[in-house]
Amino acid sequence: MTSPPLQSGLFAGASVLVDDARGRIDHRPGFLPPAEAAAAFDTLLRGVPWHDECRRMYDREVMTPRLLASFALDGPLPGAIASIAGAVATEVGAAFTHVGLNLYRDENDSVAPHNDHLDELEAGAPIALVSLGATRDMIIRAKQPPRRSLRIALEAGSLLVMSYATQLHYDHGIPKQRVPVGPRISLAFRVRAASSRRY
Ligand SMILES: O=C(O)CCC(=O)C(=O)O
Repeated sequence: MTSPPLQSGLFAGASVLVDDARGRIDHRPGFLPPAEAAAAFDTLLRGVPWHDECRRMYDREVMTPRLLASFALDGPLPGAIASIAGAVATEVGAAFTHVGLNLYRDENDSVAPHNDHLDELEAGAPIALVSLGATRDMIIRAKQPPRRSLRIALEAGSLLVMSYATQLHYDHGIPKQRVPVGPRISLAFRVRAASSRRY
């Protein structure tokens, strides 16, 4: 059972990684019970229509170095996603509308440092990331001095919540790594701005 959101916006058992004028980032390992996290990982790995995408990076087209999927939360959903979405909405206290899934097949998959597109998000709404499968490190870096940099091990069942403001002031990414690692799935819950609710 998950605990209700606290008035402070910090959920029970979480550690606060960032909390200043540039935003707030909370990390809660063990948000999902291990058995639920493992079952959701197996179901989603096999059951989701994963695809890759060609994206423009500067002057060339590159394939995303990971597989993707996405769902509107008010449409048909795999049961595992519906269950996690409910727990995340209760915990964070936000009315998430969409979830983007990332599948990092092994140590060669990654997401480059970036911030979420704020024009696609409801102003002020947080972003919540749930991790399943293998542990991968996330690097979070302040864009301006003081140049703070954090490395967080995102374990299966953990929840990371980034406030809207952090997307202005920090980049986040999952680097490739040298050490072999198995697959990882992340679920990124967002409140999309009404103008960008296209799926
Ligand atoms: O896999 C993660 O935890 C990060 C995903 C991410 O940054 C994104 O979907 O924009």
